[in-house]
Order: sequence, then structure tokens, then C-alpha cells
Amino acid sequence: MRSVLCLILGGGRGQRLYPLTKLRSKPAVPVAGKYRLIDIPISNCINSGYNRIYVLTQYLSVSLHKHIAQTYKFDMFGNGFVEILAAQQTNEGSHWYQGTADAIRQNYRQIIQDPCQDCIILAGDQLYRMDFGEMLTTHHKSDADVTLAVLPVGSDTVGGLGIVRTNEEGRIVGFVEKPQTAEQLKPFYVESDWIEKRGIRCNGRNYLASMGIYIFKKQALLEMLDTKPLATDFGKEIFPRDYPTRRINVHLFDGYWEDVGTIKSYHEASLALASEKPPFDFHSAQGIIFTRMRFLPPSRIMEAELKSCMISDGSVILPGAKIEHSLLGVRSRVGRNAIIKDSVIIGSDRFESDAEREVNRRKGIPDFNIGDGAIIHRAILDKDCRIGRNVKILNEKEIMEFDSELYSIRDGIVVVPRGSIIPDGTVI
Ligand code: ADQ
Ligand code: ADP
Repeated sequence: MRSVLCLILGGGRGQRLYPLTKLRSKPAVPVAGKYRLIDIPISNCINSGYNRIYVLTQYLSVSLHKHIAQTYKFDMFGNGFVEILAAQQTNEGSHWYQGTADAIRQNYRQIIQDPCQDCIILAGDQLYRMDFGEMLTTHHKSDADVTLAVLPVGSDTVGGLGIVRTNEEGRIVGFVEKPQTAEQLKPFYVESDWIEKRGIRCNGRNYLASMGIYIFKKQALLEMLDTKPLATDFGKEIFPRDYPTRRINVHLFDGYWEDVGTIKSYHEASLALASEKPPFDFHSAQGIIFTRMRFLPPSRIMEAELKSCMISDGSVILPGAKIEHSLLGVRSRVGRNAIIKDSVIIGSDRFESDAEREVNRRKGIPDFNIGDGAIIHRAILDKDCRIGRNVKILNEKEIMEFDSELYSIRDGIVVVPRGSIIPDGTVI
């Protein structure tokens, strides 16, 4: 096990998840009510038996550090470690990580000093379960310099992904990053037979997409990063440049895999968790997803109507509330007769006392989370929001993109930043 080092790309500036990344780095973005984005790839590494993990991120926020230090304790995982390597703290480069390869290069020293033979590089903003041990077996069997996890996709999703062509043995003989035209894509069509022969139902998914999950031989990684002119990005530069001269192979995967790096995909993937048969199941017996222990009480739900919801620990739902197809994070509080639909409520960092609520009343500030009679459709409310009584978040004009002090709209989804106060009666 000591021969694999895990490097998780914790995110660039996180602009696509703004305003959830307004006050926190991307790995710290809450997901599924009680987890943070970073818990998914770290748990996949630990469940695969790899417990030596670096998380590369732009910022070292206090709470991200606290989360990692309190969750991933050495005594739990033997002699492993989970450490954050923040761009602002590296000696090699004084600037932001410019891209995925640049982020790894700026931490060259950690890799050189490590006794590993292989490095596994992962994206930090995807929801999936994968046994990296199987991928490592593929990598060793083919004696590849690099192995890319790939998944069959249809032509409708290729535009946002790296697409590969392989020979019979699975060696990559063509790579195009995010093809935008039919002409670019044409040479990458894979016959259904090729896919089905490998035990995967093709179902019209005739392209092989890179999942942003790579295993490199350590030596090959160091050489490829060092090749001049220095490349900034794996998908845009290194793979298209190196596949003719390096042995770059694929490892086929066919489970659930979703990018949660944009507001739209974050919202969709979150709500999917609250369905009867969620495509990603946190209740599965197949490997725990770890997160910080909080010792919260169970949720207290009064006479309320709940349909397809995920309710996290410590929540309180008052009488008359109706919540449908939504996700409530830790310590969420929903007022009387409030209506919530297709929304993600991230919750609160702490409970408010009755005395504090009295003070709120005197100052005219709403209490934590959702006030009495509020109606919320298709929104994401970040932590510690105070949504006043009878507030309506409906986006009736169906605005697609918008930014103000109080809220943002992305792809028609209203996002209320952390700690926002929306006064009683406001209509959005
Ligand atoms: P993209 O999805 O565009 O394509 P990219 O922006 O390269 O992904 O980010 C990959 C991962 O690295 C993400 O987790 C991101 O947060 C992180 N990251 C990006 N820039 C970073 C930086 N400067 N510092 C630290 N982390 C950073 C890539 C590949 C495609 C592939 C898709 C699969 O280029 O070929 O198909 O991932 O999602
Ligand atoms: P959360 O606990 O909600 O997940 P974070 O871990 O990301 O939040 O951030 C907690 C606090 O850390 C924020 O309220 C903010 O003050 C600070 N913080 C986060 N990212 C940055 C940054 N890039 N620069 C300065 N401060 C930051």
C-alpha cells in the first residue's frame, strides 16, 4: 500500500461554484447535508486502501484545515496522512496554481521525496465510488506510464470532457480535450462491439471520456511535468502532446460518476440524492463516506409534509411545513407553513438559543434558516442564511444569470450566499 501516493486537485478559483466558493475553498463546499466535497475523493482513496493523501487547493481556510485534521486522524488509518497543500504556501511558486499540471508541479518536492512508485491524481469535485485498486491492477498489467479512467458517454456530453481513442489493447492513440465540432469528434467514435466485448452495455454511448482520474508512474509524471515548454494542464496540454510518445492507457469504468463543479450540476446531483433510488447512495454498504463527527441530536419534525427529502442531523421542522424533493443540511430550521421544493438548504454552523431569537425579534432580523410562511423553489441557500417570514424565492421571471449583494442566479437557480439576511416579505 505504501507504493501509491494520492494527489487530489481541490479546485482552482472555484468560479463555477460561486457564490458557494465566495467565502470558502472548493474542497470545503458542503455536499449531501453533512459532508464536504473533499470527503468523496478522500473516502474513495481510503476505501481503496490508500491512506497517503495530499489535497491541493488555492486557499488554506481555517475550517477546511479543521475539518481534515479532525476527520482523518492517523490512528484511524494506520500510518497514513491527509495533508493540505495550499497554493499560497508553496515555496516553488508564489502564485496561484495555474492549472491542474501546474498545481502538481508546484508540489514537485513532496512527490520526489515520497517513496511511492505510482501517483494517483484525482479531481476534487466529482460524486462517484471507485475502487482504485482495480485501476492500479490495469495500470500494472499494461505497464503504462499513465492510466486514465474512462467512461462511455453519448455525443451530447462530449463537449465538456477529454475524449480518447484507443487501440485494441486499450492504449490511447488519440486525445481531444472538449471537442466542439462534429468534425473534431468524428475520429473518436467507438463501435458498440468494442465496448460490449469489455462487459459494458453501450446504450448509444459511443465515446470514451476521461474522468479526470489518472494513475502515473512516479518517474513518468516527473518527466512529463518537466518537459519544456512547461505545460499548465493535463487535459488541455499534456495528454494531447504525449500520447504518441508515452504509453498512455485506459481503465474502463461504468458506474455513476457526476461532476459537481458547477451550480447546475451541484443542484441536480444533490436533489438526485433525495430520490427513492439515488444514483449515488450514501446509505450503501459499499464503503463508508467519511466526514467529521459532530455529535448532533436527531432531527425533530412536527406535523409536516415531507416527500423525497434528505434531512440531516439536528434539524427542526415546525408544523405545517411542506418539503418536497429537497435536501436539508445539518441544523436546518424550517418555520411554520414554509414550503420548500427542489432546493438545497445547507443548514447552520450552530443552534440559536431562545434568547438569541428574542434579540433577533427586537432587531428585526429573521432567525436562522427559513422563516414562517416562506416559499422556496429551485434554490440553494448556503449556511447560516436568515430567510424572513413570507419571503418568496420563485424566480418567476425565469432569469438565468444574475448577481447582487443579496443573491446570485446561475442557470435559473437562485443561490443565497452564506450568512445572508433576506428581510420579511422579500420576493425574488
Ligand atoms: P475539467 O472538468 O475542465 O476537465 P479542470 O478544470 O481541469 O477540469 O479540473 C480538474 C480538477 O482539478 C477539478 O477537480 C478542479 O477543481 C481541479 N483544479 C482545476 N484547476 C486547479 C488548480 N489550479 N489548482 C488545484 N486544482 C485545480 C478535466 C480534464 C478532462 C476530463 C474532465 C473530467 O481536463 O479531460 O474529461 O476533467 O471531469
Ligand atoms: P465553511 O465552514 O462554511 O465550509 P470555510 O471552510 O471555507 O467555510 O471558510 C470559513 C471561513 O474561512 C470563511 O468564513 C472565511 O472567513 C474564511 N475563508 C475561506 N476562504 C478564504 C479565502 N480564500 N481568503 C480568506 N478567508 C477565507
